[in-house]
Amino acid sequence: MRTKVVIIGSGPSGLLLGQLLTNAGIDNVIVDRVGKEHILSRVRAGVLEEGTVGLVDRAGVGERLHREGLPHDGFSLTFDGRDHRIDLFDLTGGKRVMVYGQTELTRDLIERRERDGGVVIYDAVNVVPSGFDGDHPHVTFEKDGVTQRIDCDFIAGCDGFHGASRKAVPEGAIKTFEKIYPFGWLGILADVPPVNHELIYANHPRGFALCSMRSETRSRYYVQCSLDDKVEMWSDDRFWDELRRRLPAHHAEVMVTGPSFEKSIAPLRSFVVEPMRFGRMFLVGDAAHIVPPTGAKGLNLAASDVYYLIEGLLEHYQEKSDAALDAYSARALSRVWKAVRFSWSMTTLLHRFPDTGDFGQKIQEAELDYLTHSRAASTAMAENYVGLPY
Ligand code: FAS
Ligand code: PHB
Repeated sequence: MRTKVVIIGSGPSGLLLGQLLTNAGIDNVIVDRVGKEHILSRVRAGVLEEGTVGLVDRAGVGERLHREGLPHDGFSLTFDGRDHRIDLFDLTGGKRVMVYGQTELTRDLIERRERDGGVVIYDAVNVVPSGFDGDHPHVTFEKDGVTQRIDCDFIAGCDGFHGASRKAVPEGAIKTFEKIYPFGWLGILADVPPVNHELIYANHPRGFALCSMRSETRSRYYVQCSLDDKVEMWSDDRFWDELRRRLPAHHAEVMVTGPSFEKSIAPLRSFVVEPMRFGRMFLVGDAAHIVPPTGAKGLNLAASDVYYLIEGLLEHYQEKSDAALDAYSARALSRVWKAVRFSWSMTTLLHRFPDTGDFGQKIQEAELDYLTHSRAASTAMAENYVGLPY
């Protein structure tokens, strides 16, 4: 088989890139190691920057997002029993974010690809990108016990943190930066109305909590937990009690609780590789970087990577120039590192760290008190939260 671009990974970055290539008439094939059902069973991000929404619109897949997504003009920070709204719309001169689950965005992208007759090879085993340091890149894999090979012009490694593309890069050609946080997030989904019409990021001596949503009838909640915790240690009752303890009384008292239908623990890390291009292979999204979800940047960084890469691929095929492809890694990393910094700062500000104790809590509360009473500091937070320019 031969195509122009092989995309490894059928998550949001792979599907978005594939749709933009298809719309431009550039042949592409997506290969994933799992099936569609597995991909759609994942519960992940919930907040989309305007840049991400714009790219989804450009791909022609934004109809349900605009119909069902929830535009948010602000969010709340709670600490020391108080509640402060960060007015994104006012502080950024009219920008906002869209609350729309990554699972639904992925579903929209999959359905559009299927309608267009786009090729996705699911359940591919032992996917290996090769030849990307030369002029004959190709991807091999087994499917139904048969080894297959796809020759191509370029490979897009959209295969996430645990994927094959980054691992195929020779050790000496890649530099890794990593920070592991000493806690995780326990998240649930429940069909109960959200406690607040906007997100609440809670700093509390017992630990961080986040009140988010997927719709006006479906809530997404998180509490900071120990890395030693297991999901089975957290009954719904324990979760709801702990969540309410970490919120100011006026929120805790009105919280509607109910049975969770999804419960999972995610570890938190900051991770970046440099560069993000290796000859004819480009790393995209979580394959190249991971951020703690505190700043809601993971999915949005995958989108800006796709933006920079599609610009390069269109220029290559339509204008016979490689300037934008040559600039991909530097452009993407410039925005990645700013988002990694922001996600680290939000995580450091809001979580309970075992080694800083009560002093650390007081420092966080002082910073939050300053931040919520300083237009300059709130503006800096708001500009980063809505997403810095591409
Ligand atoms: P993805 O990981 O989404 O997709 C990679 C795809 O590649 C998968 O379909 C996988 O099956 C496939 N793949 C992997 N290895 C392969 C191989 N060897 N061969 C072929 N295919 C392979 N971000 C937020 O902004 N907010 C959140 O709350 C949030 N919560 C998260 C919770 C969890 C548990 C995780 C893991 C991530 C979370 N993220 C969150 C980040 C997440 O949303 C990512 O940023 C987003 O999924 C990135 O999309 P992709 O780069 O497409 O990678
Ligand atoms: C979510 O809704 O899953 C969500 C929202 C904001 C975040 C992280 C996760 O910062």
